[in-house]
Amino acid sequence: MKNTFLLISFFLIIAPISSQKLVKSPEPFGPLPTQKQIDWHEMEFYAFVHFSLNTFTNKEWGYGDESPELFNPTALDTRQWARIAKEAGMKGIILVAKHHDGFCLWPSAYTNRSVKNSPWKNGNGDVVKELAAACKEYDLKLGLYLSPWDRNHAEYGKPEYITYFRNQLKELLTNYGEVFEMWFDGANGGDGYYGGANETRKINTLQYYNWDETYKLIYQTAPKTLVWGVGPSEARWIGNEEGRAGKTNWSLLRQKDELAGKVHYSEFMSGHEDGEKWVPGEADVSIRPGWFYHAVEDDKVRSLDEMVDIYYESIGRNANLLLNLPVDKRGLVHENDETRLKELVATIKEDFKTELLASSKVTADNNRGDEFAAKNVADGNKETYWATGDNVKTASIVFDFEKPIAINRILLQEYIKLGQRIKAFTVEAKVDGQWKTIANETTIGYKRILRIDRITASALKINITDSKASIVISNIQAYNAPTFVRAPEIQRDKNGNVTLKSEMENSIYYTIDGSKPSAKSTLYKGVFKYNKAVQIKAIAINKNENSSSAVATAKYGISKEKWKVITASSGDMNSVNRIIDGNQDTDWSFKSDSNNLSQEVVIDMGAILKINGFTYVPQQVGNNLNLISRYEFYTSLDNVKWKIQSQGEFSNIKNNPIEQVKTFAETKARYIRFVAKSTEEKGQTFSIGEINVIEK
Ligand code: FUL
Repeated sequence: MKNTFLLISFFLIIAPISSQKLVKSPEPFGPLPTQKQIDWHEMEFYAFVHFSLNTFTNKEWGYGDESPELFNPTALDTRQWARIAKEAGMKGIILVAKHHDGFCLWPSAYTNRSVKNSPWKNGNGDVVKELAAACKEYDLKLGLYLSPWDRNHAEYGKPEYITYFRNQLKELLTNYGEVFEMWFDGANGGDGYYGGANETRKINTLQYYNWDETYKLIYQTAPKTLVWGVGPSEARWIGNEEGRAGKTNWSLLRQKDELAGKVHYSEFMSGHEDGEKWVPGEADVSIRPGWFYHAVEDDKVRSLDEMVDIYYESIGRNANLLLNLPVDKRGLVHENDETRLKELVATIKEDFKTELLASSKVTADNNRGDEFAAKNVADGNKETYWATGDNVKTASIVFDFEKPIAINRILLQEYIKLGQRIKAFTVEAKVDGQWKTIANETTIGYKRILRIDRITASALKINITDSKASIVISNIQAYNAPTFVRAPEIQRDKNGNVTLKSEMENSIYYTIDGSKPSAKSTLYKGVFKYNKAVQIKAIAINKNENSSSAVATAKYGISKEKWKVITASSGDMNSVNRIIDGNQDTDWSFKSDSNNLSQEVVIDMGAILKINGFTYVPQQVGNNLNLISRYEFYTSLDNVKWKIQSQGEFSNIKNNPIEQVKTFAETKARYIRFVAKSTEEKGQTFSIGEINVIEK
């Protein structure tokens, strides 16, 4: 009897425990992240700061001949940058220590082209040092950008420049404490000052820098630094400067192919399912159109809608988000940018306020033992996970609720220490006793967040429908975010007809006097005509939800009703009006002939206007955008005597093909002439989406 009792006790108590212990953890699968990369994934969100001579010359790319004496911030305060980043929940700041024009924000021992020859602090300042101290104070990590391209350096293109570049790398990695990320931008080679040579220099980025050697040097000096960008990097560009990752996003890359020049950057958005190395994506984007501060962009800070989308399409798609906050001439992050960042953070906080799965009953149709049970995904511990048996590549996990609850966000995380495995999954919700598929998705990775239409369900089911190996998930959460009412879209055509658009059930209210719209403002009832200069502000209100959108603002000069394209050196004259139709999505192109590389259009604005700038919007859709890289812009009162107002390059247009804004001293003009001098792409076709003038 006693023996039997002991025997039963053994099976009841000891056996389950020992059998539990006997179940092995899943074997790692495929390329794995290093601890450095895991720590990096967990940072998720950090700031980028572009601040240099360009801030003072109003450029995006300096040519390399600008005087260091122009660098003269009046109230530089790196603690302000750090405070803003910290309050936004960011984990670090990456500073552009040297941009393409070669000016150094630290007093490098290897050049005179630095803060030491600027009036700021009488040449005794060091922005990198001040930021390192501010980061320390605010418990943020410091990252640095050192441009491999240097349009100032006389020896750029020769071996001597590589020694210079590496010396500067050593300075940055030894004198300022730990650097969490070293950023090597891909833009490299082209025309520049180059010590007075004023010429074009092209290099082979993959060979010139001998990246293997350069990386060795970095790792010897700073083993904790993660290297981003060109070379055998540990994190990759996401392939656009819009801050958006692919829905499918592998943290893997065929880096050998990439280093052999066989990978097009558009593949970076999704990585490579069969990549041989863990090279996760980092989505970089500026909170404004440009990377550097330009006063003309003070009212062009990205909208809250756009920022929220960026958050979900970067962090929510297995990428880190590197958000640029350009620092202005004072040396501060501008108030408008800070406000927008705060709005973004407040929205995201609200979205993820109350987690809904922790209190549910969690079951799965497979697990490899109790230690790897389904409930681990909802225990708030990132080191525990649900794992299926070896080779079990499809399985379902179900969350049962006591009573139906409303859900519109689902967050999932794989336990990436063991690799990125999941290739496809679906989500089902139980509504009135019936399962209903509400999402059909691909990869998960470190983090995937789904925004779905709100659904009231008594249970939720995640089906992993395809995986490279057994399933290993550490976290699944659900939320019911407040309804986000999107701001209305404002459009005005050539003739001044204004259209406001919003989602169906919303009412739109607007103002035309610059005041903030509310439910008491004019109700939009359909297209209206307003052809004078105007600032239109509009909101959408969702009556059912009793919630309102952010304010959409659009600023217009006098309408282009009287505008006419009078000549174009080539191209189809029948469709040329697309460049002045108020719609940047309709484009037109013209082409160089062998005799004349430059091409031009002349526009009659129909009346004399006071203008102080123009903008060029290139073609927006397609693979080959036929971007114009160099231009000239003239004005005339009579179409006979012309005066050149602006000329130069559309810097960075290739990576960021947005509206290019050029300003000049105010002038009266009736006619404008836009000359395309060269293109970014092969071939000699130039595209124009829209030409605008900036009126005083
Ligand atoms: C680009 C650069 O050319 C831009 O100026 C900016 O620094 C951006 C982050 O990367 O490729």
